[in-house]
Amino acid sequence: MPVDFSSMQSVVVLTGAGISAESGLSTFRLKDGLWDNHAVDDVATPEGFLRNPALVHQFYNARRRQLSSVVPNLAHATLATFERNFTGEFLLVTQNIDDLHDRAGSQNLIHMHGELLKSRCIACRRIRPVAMDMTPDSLCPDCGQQGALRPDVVWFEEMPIGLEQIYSALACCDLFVSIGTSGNVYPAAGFFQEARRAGAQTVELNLDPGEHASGFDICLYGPATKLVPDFFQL
Ligand code: BJW
Repeated sequence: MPVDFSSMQSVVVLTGAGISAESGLSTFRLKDGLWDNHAVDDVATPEGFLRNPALVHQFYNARRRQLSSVVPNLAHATLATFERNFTGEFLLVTQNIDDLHDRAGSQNLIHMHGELLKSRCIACRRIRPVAMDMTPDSLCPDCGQQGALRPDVVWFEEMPIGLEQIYSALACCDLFVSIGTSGNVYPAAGFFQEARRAGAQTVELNLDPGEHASGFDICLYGPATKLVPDFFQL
């Protein structure tokens, strides 16, 4: 084990699409990734949704349906077990919109890019659980507006969720671990620098070196289902 958890009071973990890859969910930027058949501007921006809501709903409906055929893997389970047994503060920040960390049992969890299983009404702003497909004809169950429901996810140019809590935790953590993210998307890609400024040790666990690999204190490469259980041993 490269770190000694017994001397730590606060651990922050950031996860990305790579942690869910071995559960069968595609990442974004690798070959055969989610964006191979879609332009990012079409499916991950507010302008894309205004231009073609049917296409955007189709993209997220397909991903929402896929959730029922996948289960959390050993990496998700390990983080939940670690959180239960660690005596200090633990915050898990995920960029993923899937529900695999929730199903694995993680508690102090922030979905900073939103959740596939929630809808948001752009008319009345109400956020609700959603398990069904949405279309441009869907009616908001709260205000009755047609065409105003969208996935409660964070697209480019939109404000990520929970930043205040995340930056507070980064400002006083002893260890920051980034798992399965390419480091292409801000502000998540800059979290390791915030943690560093606070004097934390920084670790990258990834299949391949991410964009900021040279900035981490420790880098370990391999599949998450191997690296995460090896690393998070109390
Ligand atoms: C494995 C594995 C295995 C594979 N085991 N690993 C500078 C500062 C601040 C902002 C910006 C900036 N420059 C530009 C911006 C704006 C912009 C941005 O970052 N643009 C970039 C293109 C540069 N950011 C934004 O617009 C954000 N909002 C914002 O900045 O608001 C203003 C603000 C300013 C200042 C402070 C605070 C706020 C919003 C970004 C929203 C991103 N949304 C998406 C879509 C969400 C919905 C959906 O899921 O469809 O989020 S984009 C997409 O990328 C998704 C992901 O969460 C995110 C990150 O992707 P991730 O997880 O890293 O996936 P991949 O595919 O890239 O990488 C997978 C990794 O896994 C790889 O490394 C593999 O090796 C690895 N892997 N198998 C372990 N088995």
